[in-house]
Amino acid sequence: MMHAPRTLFAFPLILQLALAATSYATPFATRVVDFTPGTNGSAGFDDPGVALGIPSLDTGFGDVTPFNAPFSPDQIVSIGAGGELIVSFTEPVEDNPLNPFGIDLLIYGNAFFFDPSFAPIANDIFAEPGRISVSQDGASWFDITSIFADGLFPTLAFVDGSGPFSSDGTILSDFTRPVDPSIDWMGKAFDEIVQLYAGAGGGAGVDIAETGLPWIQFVRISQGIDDAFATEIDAFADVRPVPEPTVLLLLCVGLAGLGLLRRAAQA
Ligand SMILES: [Ca+2]
Ligand SMILES: [Ca+2]
Ligand SMILES: [Ca+2]
Repeated sequence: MMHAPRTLFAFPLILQLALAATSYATPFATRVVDFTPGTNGSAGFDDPGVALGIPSLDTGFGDVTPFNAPFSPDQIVSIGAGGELIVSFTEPVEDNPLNPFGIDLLIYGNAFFFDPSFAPIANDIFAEPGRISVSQDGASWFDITSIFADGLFPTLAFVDGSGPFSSDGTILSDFTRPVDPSIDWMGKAFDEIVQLYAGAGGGAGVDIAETGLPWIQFVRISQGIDDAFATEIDAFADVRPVPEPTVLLLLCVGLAGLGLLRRAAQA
């Protein structure tokens, strides 16, 4: 018992290390700043609040997978010609060099892989490209030119679902982790797609570095006035950096130290 105070003393540093690696506000967009539906959005899909929070998990006909996209008005909002949706995050979305593949922001839509023969094999993608812009203050906007919303990559809600239209997924994908943009999805079956996603949940991966901004807090999805299709948006997520090996090592050393101190205290 005499050593107990040392054990307690050891807590703050270890807790700080653990918290440094895990404490964040919600990674998903938290506020609708503006919404203009546009002229040819899907009728009834006009509640911008459904773009906040976590991506959709279930379509009512099975778990959300790259072959089974969300399509309910309480899950996705539609942006038609001349329309726009602006949301903001509680905390800045940083251009962090530790973010996987350089991707800092994920935008989830309702694009999906399809296959006329319904094998299903990812032989094509149904995409409705939405223009992406980002901003620090909601006033000055910077266009993302390298990628569009509501295309690659379709959402995968669970990492352990048994099939493209099954309802048995139990382990959520990591919606703050991007899919490797270099994966070759064409011609792949569901199981292969799940493997290629490697635990990520899909989404359009935005590297804000192309804007020159170190961080952003507002995202705008918009359609040109002449666009003949509508973009659907399900959710937005801030990518979480992968800790450097040295940080992980420090955490392990700290936790091992805690174990030794506990043993010493019990001795
Ligand atoms: Ca980046
Ligand atoms: Ca769509
Ligand atoms: Ca949603």
